[in-house]
Amino acid sequence: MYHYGNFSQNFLWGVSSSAYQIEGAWREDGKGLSIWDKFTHTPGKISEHDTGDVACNSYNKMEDDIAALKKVKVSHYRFSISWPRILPDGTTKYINQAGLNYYKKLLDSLIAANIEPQVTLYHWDLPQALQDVGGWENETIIERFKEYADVLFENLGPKVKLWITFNEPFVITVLGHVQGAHAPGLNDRPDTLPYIVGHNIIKSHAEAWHVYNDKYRASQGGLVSITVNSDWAEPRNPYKQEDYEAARNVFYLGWWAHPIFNGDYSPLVKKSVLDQSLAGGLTKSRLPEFTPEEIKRINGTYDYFGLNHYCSVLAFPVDFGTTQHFEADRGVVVISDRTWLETGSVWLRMTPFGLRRLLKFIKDEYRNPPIIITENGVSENGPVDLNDVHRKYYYEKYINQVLKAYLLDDVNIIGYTAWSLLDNLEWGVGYTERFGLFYVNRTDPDLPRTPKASVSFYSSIISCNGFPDPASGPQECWNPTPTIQNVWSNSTETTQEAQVESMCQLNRSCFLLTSISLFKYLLANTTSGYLSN
Ligand code: GBH
Repeated sequence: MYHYGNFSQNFLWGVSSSAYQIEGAWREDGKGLSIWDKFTHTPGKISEHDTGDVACNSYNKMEDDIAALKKVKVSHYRFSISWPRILPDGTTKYINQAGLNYYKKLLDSLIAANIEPQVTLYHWDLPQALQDVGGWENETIIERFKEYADVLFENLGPKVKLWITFNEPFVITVLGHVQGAHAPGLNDRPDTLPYIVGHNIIKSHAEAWHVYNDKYRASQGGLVSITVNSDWAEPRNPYKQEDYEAARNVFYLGWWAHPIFNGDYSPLVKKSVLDQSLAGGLTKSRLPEFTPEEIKRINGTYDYFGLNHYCSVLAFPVDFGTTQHFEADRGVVVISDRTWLETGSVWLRMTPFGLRRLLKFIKDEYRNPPIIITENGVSENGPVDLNDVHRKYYYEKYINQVLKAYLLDDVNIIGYTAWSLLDNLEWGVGYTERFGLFYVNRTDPDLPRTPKASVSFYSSIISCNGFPDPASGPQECWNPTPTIQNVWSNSTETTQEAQVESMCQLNRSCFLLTSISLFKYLLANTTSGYLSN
């Protein structure tokens, strides 16, 4: 059911982007190379050989991006900083002033447009020079990250009130260091590497938070936190207790949030990795331990809860025998329900109900922290159609669930950020999947940004600060532009739901493939023999 009402006063309404996905200018003004520069230039890694060399050229098109932001009428803009643009070899041996100047200018332009910046320190583009000495696997990275954070707080901090240390540690760890689908593309030690990498990321986050807390908080008065990504997991079979347990053991949130919000790895994560390690004949867990001092130092290093959320999944347990692998540790496989509406990304199906449940879960699990949704959005692929009715539908339904979490479940939700401002480099799938509120015409060298229909729709939600009750008469704030004519809406009688459903029918190409993650796992392991026992 639809719920009418408003969000809190001063609610943050934003859109999000990240450096490698939009900036381009990969070798301009002294920028060093990142692991994503190397990865996209490695044949076979990215769909259509796409790279971020030019991307949306946001490095040179700042005014266009600011104009786009003004059109959406956001109160905040989330972007990330390219570490090698500031520190070309990853260390403070040389600070690239041109890189700092670019971000200073961006911050000044945002502030002049009355848009509050929210800055991510690390959205996956590690300086290649640091990868060459082990990257996140080498614990000296903690000191490097701390120094990098210090440079940013010192130079940019006077203009920034909202910081995020890491975007999605789960994705860095699992896609980058288990599956190898993301840079640095490692998949040779799926038993140990994710836990070493994860351990160093959590410590790096905590050190950056402490630098801010000790040196800058008093004078700058900002907030520093981390953004974790989580799907909402439902039991595949609601009549099976073990499916409930599987849904609680997907490792999305607790791996990261438990050490930072509650202290130490969660008992569930500890037990899962220990049991599987022992089953494999090891004498101790492959999950590293925090010392009591470390537990204390990490616990509480947050000022709000940053959440990226896109969709729900159905979970069920799978016994992987004695296999020593991250997937076997959690012992869970996730699938989608075929009745959930499809989108332009095979992993993403529309499941608005899950966001409200996830928000309530975070409230209960982490003692009611203030929450900022730092990403939420939907894609399309195939032919360009500026009438993105599926995106309007997605934002309407998801944001309405956020409103319910706020008004009905008392969740302390203080901000919402749509992903993404522009159609941009969608990592491994290149430019084929488009999450933007603005279409970027890549055949025009000028890369013009054109608003899709969802822009005025999202903008209306922002202007109304929620969903005005139609019973109280027409509202000035509610002013989405009429739907652009398109293939699904030539009948005026078609409802929005029917339009979305028919689009999904058109896209429904592979319903036999109900389990992407299981499929991938089996595929990977028939060749390497993981399932042999
Ligand atoms: C976010 O990750 C990123 O922060 C952002 O940069 C990105 O553009 C955006 O989402 C849209 O994808 O292929 O079956 O292995 C979202 C979390 C987790 C979603 C990994 C895709 C891959 C599933 N992502 N998931 S699969």
